[in-house]
Amino acid sequence: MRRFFPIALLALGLVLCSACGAGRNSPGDSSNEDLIVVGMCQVGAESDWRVANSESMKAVFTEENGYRLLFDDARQKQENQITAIRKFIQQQVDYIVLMPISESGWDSVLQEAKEAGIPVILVDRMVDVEDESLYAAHIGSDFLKEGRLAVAWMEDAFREAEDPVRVIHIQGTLGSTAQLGRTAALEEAVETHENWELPAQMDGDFTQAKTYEVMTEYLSSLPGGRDIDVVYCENDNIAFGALQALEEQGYACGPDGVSIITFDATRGALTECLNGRIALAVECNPLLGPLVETVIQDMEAGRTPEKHSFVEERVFTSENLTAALVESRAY
Ligand code: GYE
Repeated sequence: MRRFFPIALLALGLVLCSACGAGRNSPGDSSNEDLIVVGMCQVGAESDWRVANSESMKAVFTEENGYRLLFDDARQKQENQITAIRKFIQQQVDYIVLMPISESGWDSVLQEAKEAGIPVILVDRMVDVEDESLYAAHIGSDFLKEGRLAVAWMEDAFREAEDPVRVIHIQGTLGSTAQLGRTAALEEAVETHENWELPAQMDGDFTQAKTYEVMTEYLSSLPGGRDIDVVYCENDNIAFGALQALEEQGYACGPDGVSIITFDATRGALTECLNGRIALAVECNPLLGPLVETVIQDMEAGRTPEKHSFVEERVFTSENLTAALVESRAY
């Protein structure tokens, strides 16, 4: 009999614990009661940018800072992100942070989060939903603006060109906000510049391996090599794959050869930009953890956060880069 009470209490505790969630009101885990529970749905680890973005989140949402982070890596599949959101709803997390892989297909699952009373914060990319109240806030980059910065550089670099300017375009994950914005900027520029041509548009899925494959296949299909003026790469890892394929097939990349344009401007790309193999790197800042925390703290204090916040970004060429700047780059 003497052992009955502790065992019964333990069993009762387990029942209570399984019925409750991971959120702060959980009676099951007194040591973690005050932690804010954040369920995070990350796209994957497809690029250097993405890895830096995940690290930024993990550095902010620590127990020392008052958080319990439940981190899910969707391995670049939207269905995995949807499953993760449903799990976080079941666990009754306090906030869901979602980096949506693509813009469409979110209405129902975000409605489920809303009905469960869990605010959703969108990071990096956007969702295309009818009802804006399905998310509390969005923090990311203005991808159309980034694309237009690249176009402005091209206008300057090819101002005097009388011959056609031939641009090979390698896109990121189709349907993602980053792809849609960067692509729109290039396509609208090709429409308005009579001598700009777009002989090829390929899907590089934001990865070096996929880009190397599609670019090698494309270059091998060209009869005896062709003039390429620009390769517009929608992120750094695409640029690395394109560089590898181009150089293997005998194309020179740099001031006297093909101009590579890239987005993100991580340290690896800035290094190539400093040494001239990449002509232009448009910055896209992945260090969004502190901004997400500000949104959560605003909501904790009962304030309504800004619906959309965009980070400031700049462009790099070998002219404004220094070795010290590249060295000090945090990502
Ligand atoms: O440019 C790319 C990544 O959505 C801004 O996704 C992000 C993009 C970034 O994989 O490297």
